[in-house]
Amino acid sequence: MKTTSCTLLIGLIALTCSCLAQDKLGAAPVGFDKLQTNIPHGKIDTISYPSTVVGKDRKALIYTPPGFSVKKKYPVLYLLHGIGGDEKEWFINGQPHIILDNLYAEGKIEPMLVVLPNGRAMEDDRAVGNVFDSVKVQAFARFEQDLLQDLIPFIEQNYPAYTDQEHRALAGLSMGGGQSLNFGLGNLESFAWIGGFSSAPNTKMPEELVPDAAYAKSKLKLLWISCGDEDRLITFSRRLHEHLEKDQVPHIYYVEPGGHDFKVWKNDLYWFSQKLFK
Ligand code: FER
Repeated sequence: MKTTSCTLLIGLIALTCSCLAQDKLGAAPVGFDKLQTNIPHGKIDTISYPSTVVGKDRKALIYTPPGFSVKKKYPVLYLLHGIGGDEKEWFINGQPHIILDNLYAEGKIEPMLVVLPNGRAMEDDRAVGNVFDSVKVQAFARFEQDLLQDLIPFIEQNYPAYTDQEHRALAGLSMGGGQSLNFGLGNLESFAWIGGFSSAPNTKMPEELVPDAAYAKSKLKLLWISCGDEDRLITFSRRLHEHLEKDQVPHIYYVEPGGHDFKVWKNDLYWFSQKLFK
């Protein structure tokens, strides 16, 4: 009798803890995205890499963390923009360098490089004219080759980056969320940490994304799917979540208050980054 109630109690505690782990996600604390002058800061640079896929040099931004040293080795997060953006979209609207600097100051994230590419792999990759034009939308799919064949090798040859799957993360917002799920789940030999924030209609069907649950389970360290509850694109996140649940592939499905905007995506980065490379 005593053993039974004890087991019951431990079970209850375990249940409460696993729920709390999810519940801990919420609004990031006030000030998470405010510049603090009294802490060490990372650095943002613009880089240019030769793209064999597009046939020209292409731009990206890279954030190196506070205390960055070429004598160390770092994991890399590739962080992708949305349909109306380019390599500067996250930097201008999301200020990931400030969010990450603040998290470092609190010891809450692992030191990592963050690469902000231009995910529209075409000759003129600016977000001008009709950004929904089919040629431009196709260029978001084409970026898979540019990322794998050109950008990642360039980063790994020119920065002190780890070069194995377990040290590569891929995440993005909206079109970039769809890209992250498509390219990440489609190339599990290359990425272990995958995040789709408010993923767009470019997100492939769940059956195509995760045809082999056991294989996905064996390769994934983190699969993160988040969306604002007022975002009409939530259907693409929800259908993947439901498929993963059915096939028992561990993942985080985080529905938060909000729409299709940077308030949601900054909050996502705040939580997602804390789970990486640990
Ligand atoms: C669409 C609706 C939204 C679509 C793309 C988006 C390609 C992307 C939005 C974003 O990146 O913010 O029908 O089709």
